[in-house]
Amino acid sequence: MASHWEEFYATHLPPSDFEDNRTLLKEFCDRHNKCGQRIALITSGGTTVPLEHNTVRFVDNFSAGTRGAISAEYFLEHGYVVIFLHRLKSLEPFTRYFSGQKFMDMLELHDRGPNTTITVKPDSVDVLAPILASYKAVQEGGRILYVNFTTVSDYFWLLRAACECLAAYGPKAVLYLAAAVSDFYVPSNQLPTHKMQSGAGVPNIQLQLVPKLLAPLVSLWVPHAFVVSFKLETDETLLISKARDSLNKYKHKLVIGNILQTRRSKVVFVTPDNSYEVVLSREQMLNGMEIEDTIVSNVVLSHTDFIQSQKY
Ligand code: PAZ
Repeated sequence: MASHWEEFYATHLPPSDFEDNRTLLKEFCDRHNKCGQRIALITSGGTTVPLEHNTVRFVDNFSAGTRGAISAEYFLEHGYVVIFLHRLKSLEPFTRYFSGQKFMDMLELHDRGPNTTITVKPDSVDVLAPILASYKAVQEGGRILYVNFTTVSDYFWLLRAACECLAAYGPKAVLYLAAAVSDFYVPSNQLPTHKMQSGAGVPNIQLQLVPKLLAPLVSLWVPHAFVVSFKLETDETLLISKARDSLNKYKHKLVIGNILQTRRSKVVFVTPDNSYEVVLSREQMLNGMEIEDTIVSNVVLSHTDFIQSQKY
């Protein structure tokens, strides 16, 4: 009998641009693996669950992709190349600083008829210049690959394709699974084709459990990689026990737990042997420190130890 996750792939089509993304992933992974690079696959943002095939309505997730976008910048700083598997239109590394009106407000328009020019306001140059320099260096070195998903099914297909390409890296690959993936969905064969009509009365929507991909990911797809998953809870009393259950069940290396309201300033690292908190003080936050700086530094240290341990 096929397992739950195999059945999911057998009954859900890949996204329409799947083959293009698979080619890009393969080319990116092969190119950097030849140079002996460490690589991080970062998943970021929330998946959607469509309620119709021609989707007008869907169930969404709160995540803006902040954790993933910031972490990608720190992994790049540590010399990793990065696959950034993210929700379409969620935050991205580097551009995250300029969302909304912020970018427009940095610019000045000099309207001189046919010789109109646009410049960066002098007081914004100091902000923009270092970010732009890092962005350009990463782009010119081809060190980041952006791949996007929208639905939970897109995410499943792209995650497996990325893992197939990462397997060749063995312990040099980190999987940093920060995306907020739906736990519940409506299977494709139970979706109406067209927009649900209110005239038909109250809809009866039956959600099913999404298969847990960590199981095949850790045991079959990238068995030699350093896998880090995130766990979000709203009830503090459940966090550590749920993180530990996940480690015991899937046998990966690290779970980083966080609580919805405090996730910007506090996380807990849970390993098979211990657990410890990483906390930012109010003052550190006011000084612009980002918790992802410490999270990624700690993950990189553990990854280095892991690579060393695999040599003996
Ligand atoms: O995207 P964001 O910065 O708003 O939130 C990050 C997060 C809470 C989604 C992430 O840290 C996380 O916990 N991801 C896993 C969620 C889960 O338990 O499935």
